[in-house]
Parts: sequence; C-alpha cells; structure tokens
Amino acid sequence: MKIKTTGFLIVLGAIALALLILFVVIEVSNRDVPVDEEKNITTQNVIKVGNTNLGSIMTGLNGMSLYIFRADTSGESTCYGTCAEFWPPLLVDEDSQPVGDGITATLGVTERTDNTYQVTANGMPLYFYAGDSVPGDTNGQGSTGAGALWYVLSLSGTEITAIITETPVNETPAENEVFIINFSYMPSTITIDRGETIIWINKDSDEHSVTSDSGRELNSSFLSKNESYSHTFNRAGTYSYHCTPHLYMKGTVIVKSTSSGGSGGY
Ligand SMILES: [Cu+2]
Repeated sequence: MKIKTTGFLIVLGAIALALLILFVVIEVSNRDVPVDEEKNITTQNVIKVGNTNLGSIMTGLNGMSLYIFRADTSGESTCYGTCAEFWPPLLVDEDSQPVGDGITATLGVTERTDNTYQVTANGMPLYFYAGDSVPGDTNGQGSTGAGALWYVLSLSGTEITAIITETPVNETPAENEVFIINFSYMPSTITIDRGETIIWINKDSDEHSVTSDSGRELNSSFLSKNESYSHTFNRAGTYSYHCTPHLYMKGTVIVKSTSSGGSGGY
C-alpha cells in the first residue's frame, strides 16, 4: 500500500513538472508574439495637396512638390550622397505611419541606409527637389538628374509625366546669342572664334543659370526672365556648361583658335 502511494505521488509530481514546463513554454512563446505588436505605430501627417501647373500633386506640409525617382525600382531609395543633396528625402519618425489629407495613394515607409525613415507612395520613395524654391515650383519635373527620370505624383500616387513648356517665343537668337528657353539652351552648341563674346538671354519665367561643368569660366547668377549674362572667351577650347537648378540642361561652347587676331588670351 505504502509503495503504491509513493508511486502515485511520483506520477503526480511528474505530471505537475510537465505542466510547469508546458506553462513556461507557453508563457515564453506568448511573450514572443506580442512584442512586435506592442510597437506603437502612430500616424504622422506629412503630405498635403498642392496645386501646380501640373495639376493637383502631392507636396510636403511646407507645400513643396514631392517627386519619385524612376531608378528606385526595388521600392528602396537608390539616392544617396550628392543625389540626396539635390533630392532630399521626405522623412518620418521611426514607427510612424505617414498620412496626408486628401491623399489616396498607399503611403508607407522605407528605411534608409542611415537608419532614417523615408515616406513611400505606392511603394516609391518620395523626395523634395533643391531646385524648387517656393510652393508650386515643379522645376524637378522630367529631370534626369542622377541618371533617371523624376516625376511629381497625383494624389492617388501615379506619376505625372507631362512637361509644361512655356509659350513659344517668335524670335530666334542673333549671332553669338544663346536663348535659355523651355528649359534648354538654344542653340545647345555654339561655335565662335577666340576673343568673341556670347550673350545668354533667359526667355523662361523660371530662373536659370549658365555654369561651367568645370566650376570655372562660366558662372552666372540665377537669371530671371529677360535677364542676360555674357562672357568673352579668350582661350580656345570646348566649354561645357549646365543650369544649376536644372542639371539636365546642358550646353557647349566651342572656341576656335583660328581667329585673325591670334594674340588674345591671358
Ligand atoms: Cu535652368
């Protein structure tokens, strides 16, 4: 009888131990699951509707236009370094769900390599453009800066590919004149003799510059509509230049050394 009781107690003890282990296992696994759900995802209002000459588009709360970069095919940003200086990402706080009044695109977040969190619309990371200076500017539209196209987005998150061109000007540049018109230099390549002067005239209402790729020689300020910039070329050579707010605007001046004077230069 005594032996039977002892045996019964051992079995009872074993069952109790088994239940304890089971309880601990359940407790641990229960704890594992809710940890993620305990993250407090709070909504953060970061986007609003902006009205531009491209229609209603997504902008930051500061009213500045937002763009997607066609190179971001994986849903993650490929724009870092110099690219991100020209195209600053729209960021949110960690554990935030971005939202925006009037925005029907699916908004999300992608983590950048510097551990900041960039807002996405329909999976595409969003950026501002450093060449925009006031709300309504869409100077980055259609840019190929950093090697792929940049477009603003409709409120549903589809890219708008239209390029607004300014009204045509019914005049053509005179000799040694370059028009800055419809976001391009006309002519884009001009050939002169050494010692000659070229004058650039901005025909657009957007501001443009004439800036040497090398950082030397051509260095205009931002030219408003009808403002001009001139430069005399005293050395033969090929001078490539661009517009600082619109890096995709490119032009070339070819200066021949075969001019009559010959002894110019410095
Ligand atoms: Cu420009």
